Amino acid sequence: MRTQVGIIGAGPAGLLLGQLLTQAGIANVVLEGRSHAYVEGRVRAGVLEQGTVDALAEAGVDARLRAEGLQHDGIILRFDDHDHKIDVAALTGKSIVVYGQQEVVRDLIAARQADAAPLLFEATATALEGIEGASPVIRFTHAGEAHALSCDWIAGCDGFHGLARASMPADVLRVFERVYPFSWLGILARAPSKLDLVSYAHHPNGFALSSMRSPEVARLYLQCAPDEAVADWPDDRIWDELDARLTGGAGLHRGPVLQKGITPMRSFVAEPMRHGRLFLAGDAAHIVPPTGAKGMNLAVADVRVLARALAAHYAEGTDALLDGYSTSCLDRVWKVTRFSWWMTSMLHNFPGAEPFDRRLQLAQLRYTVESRAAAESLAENYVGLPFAASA
Ligand code: RFL
Ligand code: PHB
Repeated sequence: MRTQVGIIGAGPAGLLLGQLLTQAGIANVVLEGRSHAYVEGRVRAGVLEQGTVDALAEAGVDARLRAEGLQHDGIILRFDDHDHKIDVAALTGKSIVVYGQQEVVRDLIAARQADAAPLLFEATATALEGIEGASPVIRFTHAGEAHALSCDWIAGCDGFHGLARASMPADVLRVFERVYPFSWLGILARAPSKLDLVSYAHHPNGFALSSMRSPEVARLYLQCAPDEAVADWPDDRIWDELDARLTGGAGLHRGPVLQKGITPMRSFVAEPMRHGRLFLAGDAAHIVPPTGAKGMNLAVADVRVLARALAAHYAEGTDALLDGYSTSCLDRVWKVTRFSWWMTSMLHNFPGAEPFDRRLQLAQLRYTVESRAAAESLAENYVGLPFAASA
């Protein structure tokens, strides 16, 4: 098998890259280790920046997003039992759209299948060869058989636990990491969200977040201890804690819990994002804690840059954008890493924090909602930092 760009991973990064390349007339193959049903069923992110919506529109996969996505003009910060709205639309002129990551993935897979572009499920990449040469190879297994895909370029869009980053030479790769002393318990519930906007709560019992997937389905999160398991959290305990942290006990609409999961919280950045003919994009290169709602948006931002750089290579024979890929992406990655760390630090309950630190957190929250400059800074980051003119 041979193609121009071999893409490992059918998450948002790999699928969007494939779509943008197909549109530019660049042959590509997407290899995904999991099954079609698994990939479409994975419940994850929900908040799309304006730039992400624009990128999906450019890729021609925004019809359902426009019809079903919930456009929001602000978010809520809750502390000391009061809700404070950050009016991001008034502060920035931009808004965000709440639309599930699995819906984005579904739309991208449908578009790919309509184009009959190659996408193999249950195809696991097992080794990358020759990434420093002109024609690298992805070895993979599919339906119990070993295969090889020769390419001009490899895009490692295979998430945090993937093979691509691990295939970069150890003396080239530098990693930067922060693990936070808490996790998030997330649920999807068939219950209308009581709160109209995405709401972030700082509470003595810990952080909580209320979001939604549709007018009938709520997506809710609670800070929990890193060693806790889903079994420690029966539904009633979850609802009681959500109520306490998000409404002061006034009562959310409760309903059947459709899905539960626990996610550890970390910041992670790998540098550089390119070695030879291998590019890393999305979670393969960086992880942010979900408090800033940035992971999927950052994956989309990387892929926008990579698709343009590959298009310039094939259409114009110029490699300046490919050569600048890592530097240009890392500039945004570190700004988003800072924002996600800052939101996480401001909103969570750090076990063992001293009273001085807790007072500082509350002062930071009050300053953020009372100062236009501070609110504007949060809003500018939340809706997505602008792209450089060349990107
Ligand atoms: P993905 O989605 O992990 O996709 C990688 C794919 O690669 C496949 N794979 C392989 N395939 C073939 N061969 C191999 N050897 C392979 N190894 C791995 C995997 O099966 C998988 O399908 O990475 P991608 O595309 O970079 O996308 C990143 C996003 O998924 C991630 O950043 C977001 O979900 C993060 N995130 C959020 N991001 C936001 O922008 N806004 C949010 O509101 C938001 N909330 C969240 C989140 C992530 C969460 N969890 C569960 C981590 C909330 C949560 C709870
Ligand atoms: C979500 O809707 O899943 C969501 C919203 C905001 C976040 C993280 C996740 O910060």
